[in-house]
Amino acid sequence: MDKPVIDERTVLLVVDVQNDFCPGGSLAVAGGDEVVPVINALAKRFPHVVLTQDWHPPGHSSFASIHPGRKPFELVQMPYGGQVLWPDHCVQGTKGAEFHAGLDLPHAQTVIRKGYRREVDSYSGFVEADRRTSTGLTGYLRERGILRVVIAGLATDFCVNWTAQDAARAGFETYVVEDACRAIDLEGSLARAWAEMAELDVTRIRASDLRG
Ligand code: VGL
Ligand code: ZN
Repeated sequence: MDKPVIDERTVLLVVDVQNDFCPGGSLAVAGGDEVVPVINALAKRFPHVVLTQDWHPPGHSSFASIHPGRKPFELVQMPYGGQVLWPDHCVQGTKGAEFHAGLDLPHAQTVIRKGYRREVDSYSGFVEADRRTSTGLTGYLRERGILRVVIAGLATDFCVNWTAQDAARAGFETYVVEDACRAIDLEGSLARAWAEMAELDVTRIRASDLRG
């Protein structure tokens, strides 16, 4: 099914629309703030809206600043595999970790915070980077009878990508709204992300493709 129906069994999952990923933030995504009006308009049509929030403790292991001699955007090996190092971002309780002030989602039902364990990152809203620790989101959505997950937010090639792959693996019909996302695009990561998502039957759509 290419054009998803918005109904009682569909959720809009808004990924990491936080100040640090928007212009002026510490890990700014080009045009990151442009998704805000698109998501606000989209969300009005969804009975169910859930948000994720990147939520790191100070000195998180994904921060280049705690790795002597390393710089942001370099790759290091963690016990769970490769990890891109980032500038400090989305530190718990800081302005940068807050949702963009223009986000207008009063009916959002849950916020899933992720990346709060110092030693493990979590791009995905479903499963942390160790690929075992669940955030609880699968159970939450299943128990509420959700079948379809429509994803928007930041960044297309990292948190949106991993979240979409895990939604599909969990058995949800999964869509990514490309015009409601923006990418970091590190060395081809955006093209790779779309290919990985397609491999798992994640459908790439535009906001205008949604019905209902
Ligand atoms: C993200 C890098 C680090 C994201 C989060 O939201 O895409 N990217 N933490
Ligand atoms: Zn992060």
